[in-house]
Amino acid sequence: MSELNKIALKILSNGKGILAADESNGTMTKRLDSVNIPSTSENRLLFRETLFSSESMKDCIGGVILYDETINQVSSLKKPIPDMISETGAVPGIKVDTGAKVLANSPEEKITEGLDGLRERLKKYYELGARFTKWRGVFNITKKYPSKLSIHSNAHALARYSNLVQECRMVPIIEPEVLMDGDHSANDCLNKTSEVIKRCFEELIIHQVDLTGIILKPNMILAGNKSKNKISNEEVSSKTLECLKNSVPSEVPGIAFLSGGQSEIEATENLNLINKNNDTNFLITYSYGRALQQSALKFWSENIKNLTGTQNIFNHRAKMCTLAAQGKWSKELENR
Ligand code: 5MM
Repeated sequence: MSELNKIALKILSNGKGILAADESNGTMTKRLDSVNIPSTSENRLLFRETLFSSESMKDCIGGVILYDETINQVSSLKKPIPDMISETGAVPGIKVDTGAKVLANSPEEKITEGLDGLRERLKKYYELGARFTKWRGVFNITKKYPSKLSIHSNAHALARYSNLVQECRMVPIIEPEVLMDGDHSANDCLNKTSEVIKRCFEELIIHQVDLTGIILKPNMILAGNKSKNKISNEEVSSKTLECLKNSVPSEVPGIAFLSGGQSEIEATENLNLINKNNDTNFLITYSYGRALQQSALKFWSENIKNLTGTQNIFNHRAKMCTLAAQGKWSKELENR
């Protein structure tokens, strides 16, 4: 087993999942504004440090994706944040893209940037303790989009990123996110997501990326959030598994879904059914941002001094997601 494959399995095995705490300062400011908390560097650290010192880190969280600001911060007990995460048994990771920018010649679409100077940044993150990384490409579904141009250029960037990351002995998370915004059907989502993922793997193979040392972070297959034809959780599970089976090579060790704007319960219930019905060899788990943090953030904003209460809420969510990653979640356990 290669060193990279071992890292991927450590992050994803035994129902463990990933805490995506890599909101850039812009996104974190939106999240904090929505609960009326000033977005200072101290507040961003306090909320995140509260999660990273929660009891569920040990049993549920296999990896934490950090943002550049956080990986360079020191906790209130004067411990570097990556060390604090490693001590719980979780692997520290880092978002290394520099964001999605307007795609030249298709201005309604985005291309993710960050390749310039990446090799040097990766070395610095490795020294700080990171052992995996994340890069997110975003795609919109409309009648015209995603265009071939956006699919090809984002897949190419994801493959170049992956090679640089593996060269630096870290596991790349490949996140092609087909957004749920719009009135498209679940079948449109299935077709477009399959096309995007297939194209990503074509590029990864051309670039000779070691597929046993990556993690794929895709969206689940859902109808658009403005669609009148929503599908059942069972259908989400079967269409999502169909997508993985038709587009992901079998060497890939695991899939960690993003929540993409689903509620905490929806994201948990869908993950649970996907695992119950999992007839693939992939480990299937979560890499959630909002679906792990939303309730904890709301509680914290209303009870700013109650860090234990905030941790209790996060612990419950992490435990429910970890049960779902093993197909063992139920409504009764959720409400107990
Ligand atoms: C945590 O949110 C990340 C957003 O980063 P930006 O600030 O650069 O937009 C995002 O990439 C996240 O890791 C995934 O989308 C998963 O988060 P959700 O909330 O969709 O589970």
